[in-house]
Amino acid sequence: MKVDLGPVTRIEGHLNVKTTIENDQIVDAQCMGEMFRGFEVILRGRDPLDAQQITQRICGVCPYAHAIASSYAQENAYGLQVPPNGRIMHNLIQGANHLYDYLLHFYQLSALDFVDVTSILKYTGKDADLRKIKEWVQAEFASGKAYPGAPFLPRLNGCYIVDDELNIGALKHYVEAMEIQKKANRAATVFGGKFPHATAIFPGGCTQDARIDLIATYQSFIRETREFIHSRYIPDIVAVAENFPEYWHIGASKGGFLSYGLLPLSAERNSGRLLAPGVLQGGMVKPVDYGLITQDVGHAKYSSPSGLKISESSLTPDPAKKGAYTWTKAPRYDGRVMEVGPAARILVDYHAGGNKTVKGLVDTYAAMFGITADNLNSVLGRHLCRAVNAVVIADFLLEESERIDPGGKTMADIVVPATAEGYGVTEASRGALLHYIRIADYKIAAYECVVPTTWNASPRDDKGQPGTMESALVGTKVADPEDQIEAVRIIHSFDPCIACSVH
Ligand code: NFE
Repeated sequence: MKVDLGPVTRIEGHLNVKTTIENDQIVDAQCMGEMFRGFEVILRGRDPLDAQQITQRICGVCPYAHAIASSYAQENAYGLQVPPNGRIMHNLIQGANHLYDYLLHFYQLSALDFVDVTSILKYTGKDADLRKIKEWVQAEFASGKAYPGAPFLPRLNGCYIVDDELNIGALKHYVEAMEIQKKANRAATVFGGKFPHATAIFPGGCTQDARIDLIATYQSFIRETREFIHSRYIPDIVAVAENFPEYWHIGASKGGFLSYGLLPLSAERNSGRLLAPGVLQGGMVKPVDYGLITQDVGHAKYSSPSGLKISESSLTPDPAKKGAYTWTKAPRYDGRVMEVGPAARILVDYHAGGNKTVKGLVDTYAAMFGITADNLNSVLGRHLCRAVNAVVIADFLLEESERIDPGGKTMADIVVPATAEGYGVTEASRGALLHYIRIADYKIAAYECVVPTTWNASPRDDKGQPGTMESALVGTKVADPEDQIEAVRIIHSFDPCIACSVH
């Protein structure tokens, strides 16, 4: 039996997932990014200094990551020496965006896969019979009355948390989380200029001044966000994990893990980062070699050549291509499938012996839940790893903001060369993000973005290996093949962004 799960909701963009079910088990899955965008074509022939502005428009959720990756690529191409204030401001903007994004993902995009919204009805005098509730909600809609649970119903069949108090608490936090996301975004705008598309991020730093009042404002927003992370987000993740322990063993991807490392600690962008970079395979972490990244398009709707390296960038859309089922390319590392994202960041750092707080938190939660670090490759693992990222980043941002030199230079002087090329890598919330720029005659001759959800939502490659999310779905038992809440929980744990994946 074949089932289309699309359009998948509570994600960004147009995603369909087609599953094949045999004996109540997913035996095949196809992830389909259902739109073409073509940013890499739009960029050709333009002024290189437009790139960090144009690429932010790839997405309204992770725009800062694109601006940062583009800035790093241009810094590399121009040979810029970035002043410490410039690096710090980049970090403060990008880190605040990660905090916003983790809270958005858990509360607005995932929590209601586990939390029972119908608990509210017991406090509104309605019978908690799902069929009756659906009828009642439809009648309320028809009469134009507002109702707090209405946007969340109907929903997929499945088991939800049964403790009413926990459910009501989580729903309150759902609403509070939106206020806190605003604070994290406002923190980012202190140095970035505005949200979602920052005006102040440039190669070599930031156009904002290094002022003490700005530092204080930034810190007050981050402190409030940090408080919410500790008092609400972490306990809510723990509650979900306690109620659904089977999800430590559901949704494991079947490749390696790739992380470029997050937030540079010195002027040398790639030498030390708050979270360590690397490729993790078989328990071993190796340095990343961009030369080993290729992109297959055998099953993607492009007629440009398959298996190209990043610097060979090419993009010719072919909507009617035979055998192609998505607009998302299939990036591979040395021919292998990679998971990118929060679990990859934590697992790579953990195995590389990077950040001590990461090690401490992973070991503490592993002991609490009776799991090992390997179980972070799972639905719950991805949720927990976002929270671990959030804890480490929030503390770092408060320390990092103290390192700004008030009144000091915040940007390098930029001279665009006639001919150059550069790579820029960072971690967007959803994972490893690479931008490549080649300049000829002072214009962009080629631009390539290799984006987190392109890795995770990739189709089969030319060897027939399924993409990361496809591999995580295969083998999953489903209680109701028509509804497949298990598959949706797996998909949501990756937090796919299709706007980014197809860019
Ligand atoms: Ni549109 Fe993005 C992030 C990037 S995902 S959200 O995080 O880059 O591919």
